[in-house]
Amino acid sequence: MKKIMVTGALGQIGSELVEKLRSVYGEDNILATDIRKSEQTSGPFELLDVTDGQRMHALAKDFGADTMMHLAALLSATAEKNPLLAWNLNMGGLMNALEVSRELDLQFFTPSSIGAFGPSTPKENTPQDTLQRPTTMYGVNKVAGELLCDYYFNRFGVDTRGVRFPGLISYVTPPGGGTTDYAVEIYYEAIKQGSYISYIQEGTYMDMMYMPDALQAIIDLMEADAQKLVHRNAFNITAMSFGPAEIAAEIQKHLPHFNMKYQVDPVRQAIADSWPNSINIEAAQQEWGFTAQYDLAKMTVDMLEKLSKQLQPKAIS
Ligand code: VAH
Repeated sequence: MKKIMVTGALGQIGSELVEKLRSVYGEDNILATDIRKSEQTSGPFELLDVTDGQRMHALAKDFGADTMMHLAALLSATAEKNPLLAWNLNMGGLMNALEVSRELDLQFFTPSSIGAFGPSTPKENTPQDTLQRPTTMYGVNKVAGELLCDYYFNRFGVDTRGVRFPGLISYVTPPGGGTTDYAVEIYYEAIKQGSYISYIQEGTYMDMMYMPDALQAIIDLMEADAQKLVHRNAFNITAMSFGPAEIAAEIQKHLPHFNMKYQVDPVRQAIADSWPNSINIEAAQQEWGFTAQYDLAKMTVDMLEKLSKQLQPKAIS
């Protein structure tokens, strides 16, 4: 029976992953943890600062965890604002989660990112195994994290697995501090304002994925036959690649009056420019059957439908 401990459970991925895991493995088999209190009442929840390794160990042991899904981290744009905090949290938290997994023999998942690539990485059809010289603190954290997770597999036999997530788009918990967040904000603003000012310039292509595909990928990878895994940390996965003009055009098919302008943020533009335009996902497809169900058109229909319900003024009862 899976008993899964999740860190960063109130974040963009964590909030939906916990719900998905509980629907698959049972509510009481998923321990959600985060540094702040949860508004949710249902299901096991504990406060945890992932830089506190002793408390992480105690919570995992008392819960009887057999799996650790470590999501707590600062994202790319926030990390550039406070690189030392990002190093301490992203690397300190990861080391604690790996050590607890080694001590308690837990299967281990943590996400990497396309942010693990840099300007010298091939930008088109980026290979699974290639040059990784990121120029952001977030990217340095992700490359170091990939190497640490492979080390814990090879040196200690911890069953570590990871994916390099593209930008993730969702409507449940807005992301915070990412570079790809424009692709989430644009849907909210299209419904609320009918317009959006993009901080990423036209023609800046980045890999993206709808959250349902991201959640399924985590479950599929963690349930994959270990004998079939040639790679572990971390697999390239993506569902689509687009720039601001492409997502705006897709929204306009449903909201014809929607318009978008550009006011480029040089910091996040520089981060985006250092990342690939589109990555190769053959390793994930061949080693554990990765597939994505949502393309830009299908995601846009679902995002607009869900956000229209979520953002419209609550009917006064
Ligand atoms: C970020 N959403 O923008 C994250 C992600 C590939 C992007 O890592 O920092």
